[in-house]
Amino acid sequence: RKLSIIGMPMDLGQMRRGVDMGPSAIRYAGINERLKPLFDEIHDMGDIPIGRPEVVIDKESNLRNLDLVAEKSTLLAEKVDEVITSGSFPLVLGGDHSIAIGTLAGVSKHYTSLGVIWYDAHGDLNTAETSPSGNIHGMPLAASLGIGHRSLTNIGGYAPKVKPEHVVIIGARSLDEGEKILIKEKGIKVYTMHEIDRLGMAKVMEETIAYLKERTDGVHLSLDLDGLDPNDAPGVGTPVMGGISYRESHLAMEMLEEARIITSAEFVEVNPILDEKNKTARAAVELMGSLFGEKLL
Ligand code: DIR
Ligand code: MN
Ligand code: MN
Ligand code: MN
Repeated sequence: RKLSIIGMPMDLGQMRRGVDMGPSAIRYAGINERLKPLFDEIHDMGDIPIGRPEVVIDKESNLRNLDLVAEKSTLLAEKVDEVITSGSFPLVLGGDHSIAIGTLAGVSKHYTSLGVIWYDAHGDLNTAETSPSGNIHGMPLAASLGIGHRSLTNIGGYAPKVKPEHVVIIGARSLDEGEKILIKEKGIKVYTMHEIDRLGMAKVMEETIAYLKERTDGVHLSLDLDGLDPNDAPGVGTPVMGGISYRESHLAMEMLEEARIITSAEFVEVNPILDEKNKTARAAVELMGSLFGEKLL
């Protein structure tokens, strides 16, 4: 088994600086050393060049950095595509969650029905019309479903990347009105914190795995560190109280590993500037350990 790490130091999808340092923080937390025993080969492909572009609000849609996000997403999609074609597992390090638009554009063409696990406090199902913020990091799941601005839905020249019935959201506790409507309209499967508390993470993951196994031929894990409780992952731009614990998250990763369903992954929204001693990047690396088969005994 081969792993390819791709850094995507993009902070253009939201307003807080520092999330562009996410890939560095995760590397500093020891990703290579930690995952080395779990793979035959690891290639760190470095970072996608983002530069320091100036903030531009799109006049017609009001979306912040629309053209830049689209341009950089295309670069990421090409890199991810290349990695999969070479027979390696793509692991993308964010960057804010808008990077998922590019990741999924690169992944999806390799599957006939790609599944997605969206591990997040938020739904990321906004569009320019429903967004309270104009921030594209609140839109990548909608964009991947083919909903929203054409510049975001059509990366790689095709849409949609994912079907709503192939998506499972886990950890939701902050949804905007337009997102709630979309979830109902499209029948997207969501495990909010209520279900996680009520059923327990083991049952949530059993159901998620059975659901996706039945209808997909590959599953992308898009893990927003703000899905975790801010006590366990304080270094994120939009923390929401009452999240998934560190332990529950490990269990989730271990169950995904046992089920062998994950075919690509990204860990996003790590912001070392807002963090406490790189705790969030360290949590990310530890979760990757579980996801890729680390065992205590
Ligand atoms: C909010 C925040 N729903 C928005 N979204 C975040 O701006 O659309 N997603 N933080 O992870
Ligand atoms: Mn290909
Ligand atoms: Mn998110
Ligand atoms: Mn989030």
